Amino acid sequence: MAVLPQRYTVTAALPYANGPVHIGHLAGVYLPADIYVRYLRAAGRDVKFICGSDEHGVPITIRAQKEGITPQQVVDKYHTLIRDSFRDFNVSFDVYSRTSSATHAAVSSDFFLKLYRDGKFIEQTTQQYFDEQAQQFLADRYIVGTCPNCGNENAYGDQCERCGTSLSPTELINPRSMLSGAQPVLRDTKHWFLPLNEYEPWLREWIIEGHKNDWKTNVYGQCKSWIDQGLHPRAVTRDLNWGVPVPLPGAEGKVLYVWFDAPIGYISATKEAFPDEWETYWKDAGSKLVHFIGKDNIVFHCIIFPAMLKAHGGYILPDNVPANEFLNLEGDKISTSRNWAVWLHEYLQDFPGQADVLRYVLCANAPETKDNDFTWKDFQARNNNELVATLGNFVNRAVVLTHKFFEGQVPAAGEFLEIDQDALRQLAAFPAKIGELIENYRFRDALAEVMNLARLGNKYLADTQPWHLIKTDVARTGTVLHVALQIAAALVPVLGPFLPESAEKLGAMLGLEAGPWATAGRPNALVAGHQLREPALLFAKIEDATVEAQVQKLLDTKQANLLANSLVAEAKPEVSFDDFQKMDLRVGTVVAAEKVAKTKKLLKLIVDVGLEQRTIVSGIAEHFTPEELIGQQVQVLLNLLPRELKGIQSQGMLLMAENADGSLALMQPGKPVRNGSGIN
Ligand code: B3M
Ligand code: ZN
Repeated sequence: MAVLPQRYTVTAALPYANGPVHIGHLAGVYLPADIYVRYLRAAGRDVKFICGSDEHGVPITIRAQKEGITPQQVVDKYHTLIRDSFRDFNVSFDVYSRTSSATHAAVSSDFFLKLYRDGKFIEQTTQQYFDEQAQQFLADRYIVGTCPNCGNENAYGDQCERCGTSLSPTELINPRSMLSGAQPVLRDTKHWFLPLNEYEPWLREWIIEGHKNDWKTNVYGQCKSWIDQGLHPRAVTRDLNWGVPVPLPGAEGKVLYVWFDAPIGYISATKEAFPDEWETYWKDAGSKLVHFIGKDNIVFHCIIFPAMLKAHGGYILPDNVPANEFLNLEGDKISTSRNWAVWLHEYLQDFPGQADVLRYVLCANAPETKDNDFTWKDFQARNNNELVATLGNFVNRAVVLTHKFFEGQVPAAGEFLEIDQDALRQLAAFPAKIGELIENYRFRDALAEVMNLARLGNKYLADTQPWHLIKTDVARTGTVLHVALQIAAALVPVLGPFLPESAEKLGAMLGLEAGPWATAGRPNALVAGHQLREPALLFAKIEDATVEAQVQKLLDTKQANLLANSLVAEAKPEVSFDDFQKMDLRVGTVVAAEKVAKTKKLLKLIVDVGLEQRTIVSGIAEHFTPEELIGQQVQVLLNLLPRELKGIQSQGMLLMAENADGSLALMQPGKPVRNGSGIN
């Protein structure tokens, strides 16, 4: 058996404090990390679980500009929101800090200075765009211009979002500053670079040779392809007024690059929370460092940060980086800017007290080896068929029957038959199996085993039928419920890492503490005579209407995005005022409306236009019912040449506004006006 590490340092990616967190964050990073840590704690290991908000970098300043507030206000707002979401989902960090803290400024400056003094950096002067009006250098994201590849006039300095090409700012045609709109000029600027190329032989040996078999294939593959493409010096400083200042004379207006300071944030958060012990967790060879991240962060955690740690010296390196793929939402990539997400804080408003249901669904469907899709239908099905019908149902039957037949006291076991011994044997094997899967970062499979334990319970009850047995053999019924309750008891510790609230609820119902992992699955967790508490339902069925409302919310988002992004039709050629004056535009009121027989699109309307009542045939039947039109004021073009439609003379035309999605809106006066009023 392998020697256990003396202690564990577990980190979860520091989320940017530029927006709330959503199901993709939880499924990809924070939930697996929390399951891992909760398991380690239950197994009696020494572990620190470290996280905090990433509060520097351009993502924050862009958000500030968008919301019209300062970067500090942005990070204060989102740090609080994110921290509370994690708390509400029971993500059990030992510390949740932030990179705007004073400790972090000190730790990251010291780290930089050590590398600087040890001659680990190279200095390079390059040309960078400068906004003369705003008097500052421009980050790539702050420059827009025409994409040389597809002609998109709003491509960013680092990427064209229309054609996906990655760009450098000097490739943009007609670059403009997003700060002032001015045309930026190139200026010399000095920066410090970490020469990653010098670490290539070491990285090859450490990752390509050393972690071939224990890192996930997606992680290993990305690292290998990066290294194989050749590593280059990376700038670790930026010209920006938001971040940790570069601690060197003559470096005014320069800050540490966010991807330099953020991973050091793991260290500073540990130091801040555990000022006396932090070094053992980062420097002692007996400590096992594990980084939980999403796949877009792999190179930073597997190549750049380890190279920084190596350059610094004295630090341990990550033992594993179990990065996940992405979670999509209803078939579409989750996106903060498009508001295509299920936000954690909103979920809890709509599903109060049901954090565990989302934890369950996200783990059961976690994007461990490939991108996965979250759908509300699947959410409902997993809740109703698995949590309610399998897990909840088993526990409920065992507890309710014990109350019904034995006054809620664990009955004494008589002689165990083969079926009982078999159930107890199987039961005893679960905790070790589940623990091993968790230690190998296979959280989906581990959770599936937890459910198999509940299935074992259901099958045992179905095979033994205590509800019939009670009529003929009370003692045997007691033995059966005794065994069933041991299965229920075994669920408490193994559910703990995945569904902590439900595990606690179940434990309370059974009058049982979760206890250490090593004792989980023992056949006598509940002794004869032990009093159970009142049965309570662990999970509730989710109705169709509830998930339909969530789907509708997403459809509304799609609609809003479509409208916001649709192209506006090009301008028509000019007309003279005289031409305009020829049109007799009036306000009228629809007094009658009906569908034109045998057509799909046509409505026959009678419109009071002041002078008279006009018959107008309009192709709007797919957009409006006759009832909703009657009584509405509308705009009418009165002097359009009459024409016959399906045998009806149409004497005019209703004016409509057409939305990007083809839906129509009536053009109505802002307040009621007399029919026949002219429009000009
Ligand atoms: N804030 C990127 C992200 O949220 C970044 C992670 C930092 S971990 C040191 O995807
Ligand atoms: Zn393009």
